[in-house]
Amino acid sequence: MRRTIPIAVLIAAVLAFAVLFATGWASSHKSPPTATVKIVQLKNGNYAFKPADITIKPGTEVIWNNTSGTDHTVTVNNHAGIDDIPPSSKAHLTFAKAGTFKYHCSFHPYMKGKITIKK
Ligand SMILES: [Cu+2]
Repeated sequence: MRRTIPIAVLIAAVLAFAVLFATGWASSHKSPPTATVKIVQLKNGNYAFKPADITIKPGTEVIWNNTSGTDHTVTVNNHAGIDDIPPSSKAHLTFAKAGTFKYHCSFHPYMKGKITIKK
């Protein structure tokens, strides 16, 4: 008979966790919103950020997905950037505050992008 008490406690604990998840405890631990910018090679051989101009909310993680066959950077004015995104890889930055950031690729200065962060 003594073993029934710990089992009951265990079941209660499992049910308590199930209730916490069902009531949204888990949703407060979800990952931040994301936005993806592809790095592509155009038909003329040039490279580009696509889309080049995005608008996001503060706290959004922007993911650059380099689908091209060469390295690129995300060099941002007045903000930390990304020194190298090798081919077939991704890199990300989170923009916490409202504002506008223009960026370019230091290997291909004609590659330009803009991120607008507003609430
Ligand atoms: Cu580039």
